[in-house]
Amino acid sequence: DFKLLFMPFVMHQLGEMRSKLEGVEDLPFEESLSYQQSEKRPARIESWQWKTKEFRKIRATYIDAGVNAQVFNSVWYPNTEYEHPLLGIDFLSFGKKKVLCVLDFQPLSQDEHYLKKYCEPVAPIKLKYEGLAGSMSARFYDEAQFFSKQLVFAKFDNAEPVMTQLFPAFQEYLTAYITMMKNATPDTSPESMARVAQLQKDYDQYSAERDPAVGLFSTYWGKEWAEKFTHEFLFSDAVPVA
Ligand code: BLA
Repeated sequence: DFKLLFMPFVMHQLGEMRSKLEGVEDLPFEESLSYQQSEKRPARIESWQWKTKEFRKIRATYIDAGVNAQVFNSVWYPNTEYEHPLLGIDFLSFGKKKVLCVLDFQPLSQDEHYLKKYCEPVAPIKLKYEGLAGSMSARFYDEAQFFSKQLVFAKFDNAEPVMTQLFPAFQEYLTAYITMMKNATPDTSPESMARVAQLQKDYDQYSAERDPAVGLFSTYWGKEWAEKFTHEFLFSDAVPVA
């Protein structure tokens, strides 16, 4: 059943945020970006954004276009006192036979010491889920930039593995990520904070320039809104290129 396929993931994320993170507050943003409905085809998109003690921004988006499209997308941006990876979540289903799920501790550097310290610790979790160990294509992203070897990557031709495989993996990754961040030692030196801020900007730029979702947004809500949503909400630290 594809009805609100990924909603249990949203609920789980919200529950984890509420029970484990301190200082959770809504980060308000433009109403036209937070909710849209499509008149042409029945579809709605809703987004949320928070900040917490350890995160300068956690954003989340759900698209419900019935069986035609179900999407849960979320990115967790740590405060710039933390050089740690962003948590990236992109779960999509199109029709009844195309499910694509990507989940990663998205590294800000491909330096081997960085990867060993922040990404490799999740490897034992990944090893438990053989069905989630696929590789991305080179169509949209470069797997050697802002992705790790520990990413969860899966394509399914039916909904069943979403709850039986992906959901437990999601729970374990989220727990591991939150634990890592709660135990993280902040580096408040201006040099380090400026460096991390720039790397997080680079992530937004990289993502904004490659995001394959603009077409999807355009289909339902028009090109203008799609561009605005991508640059002003999803990747708001990217500099638009003409
Ligand atoms: C691919 N992500 C895609 C595709 C779409 C989206 C439409 C292409 C699917 C296809 O045609 O094969 C959708 N991207 C979105 C949506 C949003 C978005 C709806 O940003 C925002 C609401 N993408 C991310 C994040 C990760 C990510 C955070 O936004 C990291 C986990 C990964 N998405 C990712 C990868 C692919 C992808 C790696 C490429 C899959 C491939 O080419 O094999």
